[in-house]
Amino acid sequence: AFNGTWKIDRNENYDKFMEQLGINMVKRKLAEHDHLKLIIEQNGDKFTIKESSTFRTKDIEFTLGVQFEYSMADGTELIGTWAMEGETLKGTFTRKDNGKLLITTRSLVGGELVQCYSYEGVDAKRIFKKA
Ligand code: MYR
Repeated sequence: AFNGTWKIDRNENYDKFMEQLGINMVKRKLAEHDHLKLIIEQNGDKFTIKESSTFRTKDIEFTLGVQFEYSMADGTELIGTWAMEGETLKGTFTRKDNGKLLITTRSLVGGELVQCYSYEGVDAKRIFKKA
């Protein structure tokens, strides 16, 4: 159900969230308009994601429940896992530099892909439309 090509449509509180992560204003302004596109392919427990934005293109592979590493567009490294909770994908990641938790979820709401983020008490959303 997550399969397909998803293009960013809008953000909610994303600037505050990035500020909490310690990302500077110039990068935050650029990241608000990063034209993020995710091509998601799920085969059973295995996911392949092709991420592309104004910052970079990146191929990501993970298996549900299996730990992997991911570096954010600003270079911050995370380690963690994705798991399925009902119809929602829940990601539990830890920042390698400070050990703090970043929680993210992906769910389908009214035909849109909604990705929620939470870090140190600040929540944000990025909402994608199917291309
Ligand atoms: C994936 O499934 O796409 C890979 C794992 C994603 C982990 C959570 C990503 C958090 C990104 C925060 C962006 C901060 C702004 C640079």
